[in-house]
Amino acid sequence: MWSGNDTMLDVLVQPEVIPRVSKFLHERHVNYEIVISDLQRAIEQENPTLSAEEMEELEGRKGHRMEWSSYHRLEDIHGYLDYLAETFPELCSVMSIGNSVEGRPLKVLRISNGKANVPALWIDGGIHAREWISPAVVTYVINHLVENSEDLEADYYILPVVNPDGYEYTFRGDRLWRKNRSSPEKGGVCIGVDLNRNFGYRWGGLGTSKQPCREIFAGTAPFSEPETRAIRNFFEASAANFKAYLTFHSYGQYILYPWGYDRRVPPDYADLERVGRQAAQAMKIAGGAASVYTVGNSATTLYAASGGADDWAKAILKIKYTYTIELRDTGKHGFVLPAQYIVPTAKEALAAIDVVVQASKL
Ligand code: 0X9
Ligand code: ZN
Repeated sequence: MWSGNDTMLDVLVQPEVIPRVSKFLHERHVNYEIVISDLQRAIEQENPTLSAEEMEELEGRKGHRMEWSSYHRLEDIHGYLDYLAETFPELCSVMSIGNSVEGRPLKVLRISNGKANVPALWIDGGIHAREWISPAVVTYVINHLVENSEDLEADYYILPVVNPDGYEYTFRGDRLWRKNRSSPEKGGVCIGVDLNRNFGYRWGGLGTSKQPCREIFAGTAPFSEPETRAIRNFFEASAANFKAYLTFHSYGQYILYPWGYDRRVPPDYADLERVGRQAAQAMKIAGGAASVYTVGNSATTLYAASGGADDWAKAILKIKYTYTIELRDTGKHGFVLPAQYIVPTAKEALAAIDVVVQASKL
């Protein structure tokens, strides 16, 4: 299952069983449509990578290998963050807040122009390995903030890849991997925990599984994973005045606010709804007809899922403007969004971030 709510469902089906599945649906009068007829071909066309020469030229000219016409490996993303911290030390600093299961650093970039009394914003991406558009957009946002640093009205703490092991695995193993790369428990075979079910608020509730083989396996305990623990420890140690927590996923084009654990809403949901709608409006102005985002609370708009980063940030950290933003698209390409959509998707994300910053200042 790729995505879905009460009225629709996107599912991946092996070619051999298409006749059986279509018969099954037909008999139950369920309408269906084949959206991607050859997923392997879509994967092959998704990411036109730069040649070795182009890479070298880029690195020589810019000092890093990041650009936004293709999806980049973790090494390029981390290299870009290090480059920024080295090149703009007054503006950017990079810190590793911990290590992943396989020992990769979790690099957070702090961007601040030193302006006093501004709110702090947390932005993350890449909790789910296969949602490639998320780290691509988050790094584009970084680039924009650095290039417009005089105008910054907040201090930004940005973790572009929460799940670096999973992200790398989507390049080397399985393009559609979602979870982290945690080892199975004794006697088990299945790898990985869904990091967005592993946070410590309402852990193990609706929309989670105790079975390690499921895509929504919540782990063996709240914060059982080093990736989620690193985020918790970072916030416990930080004195910054966080007013917003934005976590970028794909796909579906939703601006979701808590709660995700069930269909209730927080006491100040009217503020979240209002700012969410303003953000959606700004995204439409930035991107036009393709940039329509639906606003609502997670469990009602999408589905109930407990142990998410957003619910934890809202309930435990008490960060007011907490949103999960599901980026493009609405299902035509799903997770396998061609790289040419990175820039338009990032531009609309920037418009949303701007709205949240303005709200955070009040
Ligand atoms: O299921 C998720 O974790 C998110 N959707 S995704 O397709 N990117 O996997 C939605 C999370 C919304 N927030 C909560 N349910 N807490
Ligand atoms: Zn996701």
